[in-house]
Amino acid sequence: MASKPPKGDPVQDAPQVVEPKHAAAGLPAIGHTLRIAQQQMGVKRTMLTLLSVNQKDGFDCPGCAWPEPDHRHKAEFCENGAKAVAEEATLRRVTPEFFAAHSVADLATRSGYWLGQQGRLTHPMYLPEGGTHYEPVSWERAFDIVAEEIAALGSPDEALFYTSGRTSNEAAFLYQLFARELGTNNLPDCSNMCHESSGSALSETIGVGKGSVLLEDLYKADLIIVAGQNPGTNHPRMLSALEKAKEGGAKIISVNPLPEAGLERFKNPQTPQGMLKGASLTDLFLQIRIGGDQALFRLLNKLILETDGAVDQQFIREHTHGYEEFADAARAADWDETLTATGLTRADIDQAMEMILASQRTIVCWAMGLTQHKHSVPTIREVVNFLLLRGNIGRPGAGVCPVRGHSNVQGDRTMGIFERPAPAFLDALEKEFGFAPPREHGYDVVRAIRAMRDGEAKVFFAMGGNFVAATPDTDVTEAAMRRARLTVHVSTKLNRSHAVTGARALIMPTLGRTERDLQGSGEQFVTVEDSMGMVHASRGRLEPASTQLLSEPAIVCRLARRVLGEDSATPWEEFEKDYATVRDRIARVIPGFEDFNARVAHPGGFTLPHGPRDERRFPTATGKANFTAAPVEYPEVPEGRLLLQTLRSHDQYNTTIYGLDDRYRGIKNGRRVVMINPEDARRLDIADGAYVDLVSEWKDGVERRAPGFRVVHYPTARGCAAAYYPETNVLVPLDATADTSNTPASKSVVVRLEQSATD
Ligand SMILES: Nc1nc2c(c(=O)[nH]1)N[C@H]1C(S)=C(S)[C@@H](COP(=O)(O)OP(=O)(O)OC[C@H]3O[C@@H](n4cnc5c(=O)[nH]c(N)nc54)[C@H](O)[C@@H]3O)O[C@H]1N2
Ligand SMILES: Nc1nc2c(c(=O)[nH]1)N[C@H]1C(S)=C(S)[C@@H](COP(=O)(O)OP(=O)(O)OC[C@H]3O[C@@H](n4cnc5c(=O)[nH]c(N)nc54)[C@H](O)[C@@H]3O)O[C@H]1N2
Ligand SMILES: [Mo]
Repeated sequence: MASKPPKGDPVQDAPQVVEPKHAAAGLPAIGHTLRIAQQQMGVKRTMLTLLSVNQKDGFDCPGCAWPEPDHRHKAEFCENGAKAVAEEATLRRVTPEFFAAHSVADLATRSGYWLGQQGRLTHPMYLPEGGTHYEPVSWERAFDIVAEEIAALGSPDEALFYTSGRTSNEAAFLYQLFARELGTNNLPDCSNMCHESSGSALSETIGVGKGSVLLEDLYKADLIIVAGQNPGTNHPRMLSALEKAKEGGAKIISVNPLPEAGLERFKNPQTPQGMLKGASLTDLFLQIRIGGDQALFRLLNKLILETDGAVDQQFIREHTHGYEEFADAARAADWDETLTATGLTRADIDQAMEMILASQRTIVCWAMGLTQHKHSVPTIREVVNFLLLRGNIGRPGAGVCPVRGHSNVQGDRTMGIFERPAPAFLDALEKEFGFAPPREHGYDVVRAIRAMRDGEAKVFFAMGGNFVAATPDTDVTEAAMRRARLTVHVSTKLNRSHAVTGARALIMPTLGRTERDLQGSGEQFVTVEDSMGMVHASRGRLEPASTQLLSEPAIVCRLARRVLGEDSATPWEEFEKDYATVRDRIARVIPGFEDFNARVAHPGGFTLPHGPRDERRFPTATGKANFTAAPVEYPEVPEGRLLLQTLRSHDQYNTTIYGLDDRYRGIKNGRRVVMINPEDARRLDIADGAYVDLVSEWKDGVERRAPGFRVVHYPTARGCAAAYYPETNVLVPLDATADTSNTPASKSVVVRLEQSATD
């Protein structure tokens, strides 16, 4: 096969490969952090900014949703949190002069990395119909344009209001209120592509779509299973919690097709001994085939059922429903089928069972490795079965722990960013604000793309994010976006979604987390909810990147006033002036937020109630925790094909590319790489360093192609491959989604590898 790279971005497409690392964090991580931060911010700003990340009087790290411990370090941030902050606090600027120099067509040829590196957006910008360049526009005119296009719609359901997960509780609450006063539930969000499968599976089985453990529970656990997650890169502060759990005697099983550095060994940069020695975190590594998790947990459940005294009979009698049917299905689990589905050995499973039976308190943590498959919802339901069997929900040291991504994605959902809102939530809105909210379900992300593709949605408005790059089937999605009448992005940084637009387009530049937010009543703070249901304040300290920026709440309030006009009795002006008045309304609408303003004033915030966790109360249809018994599924891969997962490198935040290295995996200076098992490579006759096109095969017969990937022989599970998102989103068919949750199946794409054409 070709051994020369095909023509492309010369920097981004020239990967070099060295040995993967076996330990995460430690000194190199600190050096790396400071270097990246200083390039963007300079030395003084770097220190000032980083020291107020995640402090009780500072701002919430915009990196991930991992909670802050009660006793914080002076440096309660991680390498990747620091990169997220540097990316936002950068001193580089994208000004009207920049847009005059670069046409939209030019921007559309640039890599995501290049776009992000240009800096912070400073002015509202407008692309008129037929225009070639964005032009500066006043805020008033920008809101007029949105109002014009919304007024021209046949129905409010022809508008889409997307949310990414950095939006604060206050902004999210106002945004959904605006959409619903306008008359639509079209509130797709990044969660639809992320933990929707967790939400679907958990609401049905335990009655709450959120995790049931707190940080203290991790410290009390006997066994923590980390499945389908790469915390060393994506939730680095979780490693400190796992280390502490191990000090308390916990064992850790990691279930992953890849050996991930952080889980192998962790050098805690916050403790001197950690820096020197490092702790080995994983006690047992189950190198599973992609998509084999449901089969694995089903067999584990069978083995628990077959062990005398292993089942918590009392808990099952008092708190659960559907046990018999589930137990019948589990007893029928087949060893051979499980070994095929998982690629594991009998010895692996025996060893896991020993640890499971020895544990009185078990927690299962997971992320995208479990949520982005066709059968993700039944997979997560099987995890719940596994925990219910031994009474591992609703007591200390035990429970479900879906580890969220974006720093406020969980809070946004709590605030009503959901295309399928619960009737009780709408009733409460109606009572508080005196209008009749729409009751019909709106579009999620995939349905929103179809609606634009089919001409049924014409206005696309995004509160953050990078819709065209984050969503599947890039060519289809970009064509859909171009069919819209108007696309609007409230953004901090330039990205691809600004270059692939509707007939008209607007960029609304906004404040980031790190920046001071001054409104009519004085300096404001906002609130966020972490992955464990803790709500706390976040207060920016830096001067805003430009005097033209408006905060997200201010943008929503002004938009609502302009679009809804006299039709709205909501005091939008007052809300903009003083966010405390928004929190007063949240307190009256959303259970758990009673006395919100007073409680959030407490440093560290407060914990939201959670029935299953707090009192083994399961608000499901049956009033109990539900066992479920779905048939076992796993992906079938035809001969000569591989199963590709699309994942994150160490140098990116979703579609924001910080740099071109994936340090822990030993990949440098390039992102177009595909990691495959050396045995598979031999069988398929693909040399390390060869250049291949990835061609995805799907039942619609369309061949989706991502050209020019350097092959890296890598110790992933047999039959599996891995390559970075978003370069590979072009391969994920729009209709390849998870049953029930409709999440794109971006972790199980059947591909063949073809020699790249060289020229
Ligand atoms: N620095 C940084 N931090 C981030 C992000 C970022 O991009 N950069 N993104 C944020 C967001 S929005 C999210 S959702 C999270 C994502 O956090 P992760 O879910 O950790 O992110 P991915 O890189 O998608 O990694 C998926 C992991 O699952 C494994 N996996 C894949 N398929 C399977 C499978 O079938 N079974 C099992 N058991 N494992 C599998 C992969 O090998 C990989 O280790 O991180 C958040 N934090
Ligand atoms: N193939 C594949 N696709 C995936 C995934 C995968 O694993 N594989 N993961 C999925 C997941 S888990 C997720 S969460 C989605 C992510 O999808 P998105 O949330 O849509 O994407 P991001 O890349 O996080 O968005 C980055 C942009 O957000 C803007 N931004 C940053 N901070 C702020 C802020 O404070 N306010 C505002 N208004 N804007 C801000 C910046 O302009 C930046 O360019 O992607 C999904 N897509
Ligand atoms: Mo996510």
